[in-house]
Amino acid sequence: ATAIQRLDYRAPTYWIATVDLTFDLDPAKTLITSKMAVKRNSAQAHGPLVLVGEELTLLRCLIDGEPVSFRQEGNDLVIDAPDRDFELTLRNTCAPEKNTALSGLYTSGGSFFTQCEAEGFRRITYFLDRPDVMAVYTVTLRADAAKYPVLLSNGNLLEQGTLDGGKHFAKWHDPFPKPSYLFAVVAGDLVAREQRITTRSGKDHLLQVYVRRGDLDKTEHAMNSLIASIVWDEKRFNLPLDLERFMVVGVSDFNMGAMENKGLNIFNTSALLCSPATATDADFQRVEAIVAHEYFHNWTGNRVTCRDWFQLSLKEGLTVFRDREFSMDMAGSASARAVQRIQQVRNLRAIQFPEDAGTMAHPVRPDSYVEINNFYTATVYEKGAEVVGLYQTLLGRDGFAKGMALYFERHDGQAVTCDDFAQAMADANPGSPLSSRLDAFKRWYSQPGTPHVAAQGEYDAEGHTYTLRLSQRNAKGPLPQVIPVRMGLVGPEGQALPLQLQGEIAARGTDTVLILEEAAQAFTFVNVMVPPVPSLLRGFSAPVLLEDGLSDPQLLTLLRFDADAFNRWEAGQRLSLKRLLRAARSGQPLQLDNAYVEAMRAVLRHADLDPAFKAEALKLPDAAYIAEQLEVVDPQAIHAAVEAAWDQLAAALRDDWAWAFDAHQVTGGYSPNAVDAGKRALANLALAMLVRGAVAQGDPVWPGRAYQRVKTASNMTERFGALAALVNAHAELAEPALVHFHALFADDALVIDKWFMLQARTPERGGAVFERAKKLLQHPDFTLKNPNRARSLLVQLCNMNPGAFHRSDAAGYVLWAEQVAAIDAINPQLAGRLARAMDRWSTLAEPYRTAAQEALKRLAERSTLSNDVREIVTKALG
Ligand code: B3K
Ligand code: ZN
Repeated sequence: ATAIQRLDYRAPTYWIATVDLTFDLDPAKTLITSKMAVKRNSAQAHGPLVLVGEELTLLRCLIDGEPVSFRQEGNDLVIDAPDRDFELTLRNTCAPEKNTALSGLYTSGGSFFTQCEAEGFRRITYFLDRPDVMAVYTVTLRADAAKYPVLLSNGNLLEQGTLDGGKHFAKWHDPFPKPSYLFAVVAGDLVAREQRITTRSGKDHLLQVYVRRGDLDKTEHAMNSLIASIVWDEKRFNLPLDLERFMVVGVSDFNMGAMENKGLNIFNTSALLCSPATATDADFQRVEAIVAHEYFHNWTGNRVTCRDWFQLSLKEGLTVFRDREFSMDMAGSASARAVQRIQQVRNLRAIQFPEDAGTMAHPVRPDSYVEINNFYTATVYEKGAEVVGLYQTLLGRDGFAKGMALYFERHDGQAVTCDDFAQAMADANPGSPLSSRLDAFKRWYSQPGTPHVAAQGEYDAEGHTYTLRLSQRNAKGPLPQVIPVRMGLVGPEGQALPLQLQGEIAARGTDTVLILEEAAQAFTFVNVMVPPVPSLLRGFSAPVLLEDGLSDPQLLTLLRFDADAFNRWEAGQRLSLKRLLRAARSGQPLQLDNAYVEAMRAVLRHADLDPAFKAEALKLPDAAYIAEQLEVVDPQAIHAAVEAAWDQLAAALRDDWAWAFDAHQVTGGYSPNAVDAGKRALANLALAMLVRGAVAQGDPVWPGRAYQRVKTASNMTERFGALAALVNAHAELAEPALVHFHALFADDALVIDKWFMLQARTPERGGAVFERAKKLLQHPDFTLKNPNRARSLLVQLCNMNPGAFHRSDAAGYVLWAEQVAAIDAINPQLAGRLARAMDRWSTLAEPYRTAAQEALKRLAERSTLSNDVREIVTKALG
């Protein structure tokens, strides 16, 4: 397969204005009839009409009702088309029940579902399957009435009725022109939670959440999240719901979280269903965020879509930014917002930073791809969202909102590019810090790599000045980027110092944004009466790696006093990181010092900090982020350092953990609100520490209490927290607790996924975790065919558990190669995800490095790999 290049984009030779589809749904062989109004694009030279189709059987091809000459070349259907507008009629079949790739039309649990983004529509019928071809769809579904009582497609229901032979039909019309990737069909035995709402503009809408019978009681949170999203988007961005009916559907077999099909969002049940008994606080949070994300796509993605797939971040980065803003507003307090930001950054550092430094590194707007499904990445999504956040930092909230308004005014109904978005932001804000440096700013879209920012401060006690020198470099991009550095200066007693830059007539307050845009720049502050500690990159104002060389005492000052909660957390992380890196580099056992331990105790016992913040501040940095700081990575050395740090924190703060556990019990009914969830997060961390400490001491009390909690907890957050405490500490009671938990939830696939996930992600001890995970591959509940289940075990083990995966006997890599190949034969997109476990192999220490390379080579030698896996292993091997 050859790579597609961004610069090769050409508008199509033909457009499709309307398409009328009829489905005769049958799991073995579905018949599809398509009638299209095809229009010549007069801007292009006349030539044949080339449609694309995959795994289809073509039965008929007519132009204006007459047979026409055509040929099939690979996946292309090449039709000798006239140099005018015409009607094209096609008839073809596909085989939904054989479609294990879960792209196109497939069956799951006896119902039909579609997934068309990015290129699934071509697995339904021949089409101009590209996002710049936007058509108006009318869809008729015909199926057995008893087996498939519910028949859904995009838009509004025009008519429905019965047919002969026990069949029925439904006809849908979507008035909004859309690209084929937003097309959807659902047919099956489903039930819906319904809610009628009237929006601010006075319009009535019907909201529906469709799930399998028996799951209705798990849809309340999704419905509430949908309503909250609708209200929020109207209020914050003036973007109303534009359809009378908005439907959301859950499916158990799904390749990702959810899909924003126009008016008919389809969700992985893991991103939709929750109840207090079966879902954790984190699950509730995730459902809220994903429901919002898909809903927000209705404007950012659907009303304004992407011209080509290189522009994917245009919709994804922007929509992640929007769902983050929504989640922060929903969380409420300033502290809860900071906790959200902390979690975003933790995730960015653990996943996107390694991606940006590894063999799959690509710009937010990639320049080429072999398989587009490989580019639904943390870079396109999370770094893309960070880049959108940069606009808001540079323009302010109001300036950003103006830019959004202009973007929709200009581009509603169009398929556009990242440049169009940037231009709207700049044009809506003339004279802003963005408009004067737009070209340089856009390097965020074109250069891969995480910029490293170095900072150095110099205090002049006599002149009362403080000079801050900032410099940037990016190993993967030669040009300096526009980096907004939000900052403040903190005095030795914790005072927030006024910030007056040399040459400015007044102080900017105690918090400001400096713009670093050259390779090196100096900023001098005047009237600085005491030696300050710089608090840089507040709120993580840009996705960079900051090296400010702060000493422990300086970091301790920030941890105690910084007015910016994010940087308070960051100071604690930096103190931990320094110690972990020292141990990982030297290979010497880690020994935590008193100053560090006391600082952590002070956080835990602090009178004013919120429990959710404390839980985040006390967690150690992720192994993946630690690894990114090292030139040569010994995963076992990192693992040993992290485990030793946890052991010592468990022992040294034992009484404090016991206090924290008791003091943060939530009484009364379960609610996923941020305050209660924060208490449960801290209590769960405390319990994990107490069980860990007790297991080390051979003390049965805390493991016993945790075991009791697994049996009697009234919500999943506490039950799973207790189970995790036992399993992660390798307690003897872990085994019976796992058995008990499995028996309790044997019928609930999403909970059983958690059960697998926990065991695959347990911190390794002596190889036992790997062995257990390997055994779980044979468990009767395990299957590679269900993506959630396969991910729960294999992605957790290979991509998320470096201590268990990287073994000196290479058994982890052998298992990885086998499983990637096995999944690839079933579902290439899923295999592609697992294949990414080796992204950073070349930085590994020996013997891991050579063994990893060999596993990659063995996999690459296979002749049957999909484009998805082939692209990833080829790039890995360089
Ligand atoms: N747009 C979809 C992702 C489709 C992935 C296709 N491989 C979900 C989302 O970002 O909302
Ligand atoms: Zn999205």
